[in-house]
Amino acid sequence: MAPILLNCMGNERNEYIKYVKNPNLETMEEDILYHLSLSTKTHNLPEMFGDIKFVCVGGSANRMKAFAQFIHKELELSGNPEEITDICEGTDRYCMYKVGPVLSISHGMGVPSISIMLHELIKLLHHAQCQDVVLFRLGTSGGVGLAPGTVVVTEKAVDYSFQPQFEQVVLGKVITRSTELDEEVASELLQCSSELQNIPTVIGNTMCTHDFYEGQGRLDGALCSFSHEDKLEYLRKAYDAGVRNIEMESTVFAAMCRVCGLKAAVVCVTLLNRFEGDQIKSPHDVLVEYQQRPQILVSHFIKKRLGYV
Ligand code: R2B
Ligand code: URA
Repeated sequence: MAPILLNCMGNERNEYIKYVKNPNLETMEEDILYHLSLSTKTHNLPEMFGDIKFVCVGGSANRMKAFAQFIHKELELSGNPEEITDICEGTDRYCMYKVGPVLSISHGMGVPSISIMLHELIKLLHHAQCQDVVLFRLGTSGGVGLAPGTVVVTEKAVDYSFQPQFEQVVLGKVITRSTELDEEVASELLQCSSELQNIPTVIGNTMCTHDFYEGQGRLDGALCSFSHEDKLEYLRKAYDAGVRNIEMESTVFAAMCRVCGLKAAVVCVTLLNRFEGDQIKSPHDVLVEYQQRPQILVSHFIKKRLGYV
């Protein structure tokens, strides 16, 4: 019989959701999460991570450390937030901080980097027997017709052709996976934004590309094979398809979470309006403040879920 578990709200529930979808894992004596520098033999994963309810991922190691320190203060936990340690200090591929029920992890830039981290993170949640976990990607992006500093809560993560799908090559064949995100979490985030000041937020589609320059229609890369008019035409088509921002990880993040039965949301701030240019020209302090906006929004969500506010 399935174990009786308590969910995040303290309710009893019988079903046990298995986040991994790979029977091979059951026959392995040890699972080495190589890029996280953790293993089922050398670490007691249920003890270390069993109480995780919220996982926040983002590209930059410094930003995810800052988020961990911020949520530590917001949750008024004991100990010095300046002294939190990187659980993955045995590797410099990713960093990971645990703050109460919140895990903060960096994923680097682009689909291959985040997808390696997600495989190992989802296995970690499985080995630790975590349940009722919500994942957030907190990121930066280029805005499409939005004022810089606007936060976009992703409705659909779409590919270069504005389709809500992620294509993965497996054994030489293309597998297409849906990138639908959790509607309830997205609308709860939108509600949270209305309760906060100075976090302008919209809901819209997020386009995920495999490149920052030509792949996002930038004219300022080392290569450029199209005109200014071509760029604007593509951005207009994207806008008409509901795209409000462009970044580089959302489709694989959405697809992997969905297949594994994990609720997930993507919350990215826009650093510029791509109709107005390609270079990110805002001063450093302005960019730092923009990047705090998804953190403040998600922290409010977490505090509400935990009954703090
Ligand atoms: C947003 O910002 C990074 C590129 O500058 C990339 O990781 C992304 O998705
Ligand atoms: N990240 C992106 O991927 N694109 C931008 O334009 C800005 C940040």
